[in-house]
Amino acid sequence: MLLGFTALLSSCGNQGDSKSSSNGALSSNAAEKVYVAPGEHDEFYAFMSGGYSGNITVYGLPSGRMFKEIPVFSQFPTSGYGYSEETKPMLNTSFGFVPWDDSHHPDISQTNGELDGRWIFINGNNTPRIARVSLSTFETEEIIEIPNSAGNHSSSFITENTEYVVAGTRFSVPVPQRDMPINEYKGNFKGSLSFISVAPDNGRLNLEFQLTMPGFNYDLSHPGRGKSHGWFFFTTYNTEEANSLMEVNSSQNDKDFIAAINWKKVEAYVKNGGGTMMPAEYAHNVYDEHTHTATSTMKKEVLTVNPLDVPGAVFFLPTPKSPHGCDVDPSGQYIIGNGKLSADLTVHSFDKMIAAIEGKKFDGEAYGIPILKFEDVLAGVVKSGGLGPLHTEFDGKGNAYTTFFISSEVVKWKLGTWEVLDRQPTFYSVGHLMIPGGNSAKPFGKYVVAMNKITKDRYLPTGPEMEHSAQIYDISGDKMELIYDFPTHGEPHYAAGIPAELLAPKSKKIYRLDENKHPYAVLTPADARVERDGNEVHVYMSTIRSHFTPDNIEGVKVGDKVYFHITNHEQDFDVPHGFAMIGQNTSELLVMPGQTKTSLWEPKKPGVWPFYCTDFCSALHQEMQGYVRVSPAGSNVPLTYSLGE
Ligand code: K7E
Ligand code: CUA
Repeated sequence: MLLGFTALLSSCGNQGDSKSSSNGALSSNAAEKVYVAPGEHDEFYAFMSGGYSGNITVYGLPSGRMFKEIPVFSQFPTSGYGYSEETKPMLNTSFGFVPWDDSHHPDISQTNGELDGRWIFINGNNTPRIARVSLSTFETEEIIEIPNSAGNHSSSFITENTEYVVAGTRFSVPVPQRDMPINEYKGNFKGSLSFISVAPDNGRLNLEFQLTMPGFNYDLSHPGRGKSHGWFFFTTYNTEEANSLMEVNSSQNDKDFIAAINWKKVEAYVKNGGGTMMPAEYAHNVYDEHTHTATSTMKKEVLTVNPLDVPGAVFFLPTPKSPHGCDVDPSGQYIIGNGKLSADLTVHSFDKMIAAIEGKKFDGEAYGIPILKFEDVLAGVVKSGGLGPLHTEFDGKGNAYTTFFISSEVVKWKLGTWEVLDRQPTFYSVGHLMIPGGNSAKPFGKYVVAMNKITKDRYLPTGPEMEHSAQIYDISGDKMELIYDFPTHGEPHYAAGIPAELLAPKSKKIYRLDENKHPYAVLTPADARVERDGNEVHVYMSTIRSHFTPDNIEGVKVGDKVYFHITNHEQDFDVPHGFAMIGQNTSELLVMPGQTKTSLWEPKKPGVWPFYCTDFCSALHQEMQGYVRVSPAGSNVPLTYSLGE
C-alpha cells in the first residue's frame, strides 16, 4: 500500500510551482495527493481536540476522513460513555458529576523525544482536568482533576520521556480558594503549574507537585528537549495582574514573559523532602480494562512549591507582547514566543539563556523571580509582515511554520537565519497548526494541517453555525501547497499526528472474554439470570448474534431500579451489540466484544416494554429484541425470565 502511495506521489512531479491554490482551484496533482482509494489506508492518524465538544476526533491524513470520536470529558450517547454505570465515575470531580469540558491540546507520549504511540493526553480547560487515552483501545483510561487551577490551558504537554504531563493555569486565583474581594487580585492571586507523573508501565497519573507562581495568566507551554530537556517553558500574559476590562488593561506592558522552569531542579528539591503539603480536593478517576469499570477516588492534599525556595529553578524571559503560543524546536535550542499583538516573532536561545543565568545578568525581578535581559537571551526576530502570530510547528528539516490569525496565513521561515521562505493564505483565521510529530525531536514533515476558526463560505451553509475547517498543505517541496480542505467537529484548537504504522499494528481487536473480571459479567449464556435485591433488580444478560439472554422478564415493578448488566460474548473484531430500553433516562449502550456494560432503567409505567439491539450486527439484527413486563408497585407477580427455551 505504501509503495503504491509513494509511486503516486513521485508521479506528481512539479509540486509547488506557479499554480497558486489561493483561487481555490485544485490542480489534479493536489487531488491525487489526498486521494486514498477505497479500501486503502491513510498514511497518518490525526487526533484533533474537540474544543467545546470535550472530546477527541480521529482523522486520517491526507484523506481528511473522520474515523472516530473518542469521548473524554463529555457524555457520549453514541457509545454510552458517561451514561453507563461503569463510565459515570470518569466524569466525577470535586464539583460533582461534570459531563462536559473544553478540550484544547492533545499530546502523544514520547520516548527519547520521539512519538511512541502508547497514549494521548488532553486537557479539560474549564473544570481543570487531564485525561490519558489508550492508543490501543482508543478509550479514555484515566482523568485526574487539577486543584488550585482555573482555565487549565497551558496543558497537556509532556516531557521527552513522558516523565510528566504538565498542566498550567490560565486564570490565577486565590490559592487556596477563599472568599475575598476580586480587586485585591494583584499580589494575592497565584498561578499554579502542575507536574503530573506518568508511570512508565501502565501510564498511571499522579500529581507530584505544583509550583505556586505569581498571579499572571499562563497561556501555553512546551517542554525543552534534547539540550534543553529538564526545562519547561510557559508563555504568560496579564503580567499587569489586571482583573477587569482585560482587553485593555492586560495589554499595557510592552513585554510579558516566558517563564523558564528547571523542573529537574524542582523534582530534586521535592525528592529531598522540599515543598509544603496543603489540603486540596480533587478527583482521580481510573478505568480498569479488565473489570471494564471506572472508579473515582477523592484526593485530599497536594504538594506545593514556592519557586523562591528553589534557587536557580525559575526565570523570566521578556517576550513581546501578550504572547500566546510557546514552541520549542526539535533540537531544543530555540524557544519561540508568538506575541499575538505583535507583528514579529521572538526567538529565544537556550544556550544564551543558560549563559545569562550563569553570568547572573539579570534585569530586576518579579516577585523575587529573576528577569533575564531581553537582548541577552534573544536568538533572533522573524520579521514576517504577518499579523497576530499564534502557534509554530517544525518540519524537522530546519524550517518552522507559524500561524497568523489576523492576516489569516501560514508563514514558513528558516530556523537560524529567521528569513521568511513562503506564505500561504488560510480560509480563514487560523489558530493552531499541526505537523505529525511537530512537537517532538522527530517531526514527520510531509503535511501541515491548519485549523481555522472561521469557515464562512468554504462549504454549503448549515444555518448560522458552520463546523470549523481544517486545511492540509503539502510541505514536502520548497513551497507549501494547499491540497485539501475538510470540516472538523467542535473546535479543534490543537491536534497531534502520528504515522499510521506506529499505531495500526497494535490497535486492539477484541477484549478477551476469559479475561473479563467485571463483577456482573456472565461468561456463558447459561449463567444469565435475574436477581432481586430489595427494589434493585439485576439482569445478568448475555448477547451473541442475534439474541439477548434472557429475552423476556416478568415481575419488575414501578419504583424498581433495573440494572441491565450486558456481556457481549462475541470474540470477533468489530462486532459490538447495543442495548436500548424504552423510556430509559440514559443513553443506549454499545458493548464491545468481551466487554460488560451496565444500563440503569427506572420503569415509570406498568406495561410490557421492549428493548432492542441498536447496532446492526447481523441479518437477524432486527430480531435481537426482548420484553420486560412492568407491574404496579406492590404487585406480587413473581420474578421470572426466559433463557430462550
Ligand atoms: Cu485555541 Cu492552544 Cu487553546 Cu491557540 S489555543 S488557537
Ligand atoms: Cu446485536 Cu444488533
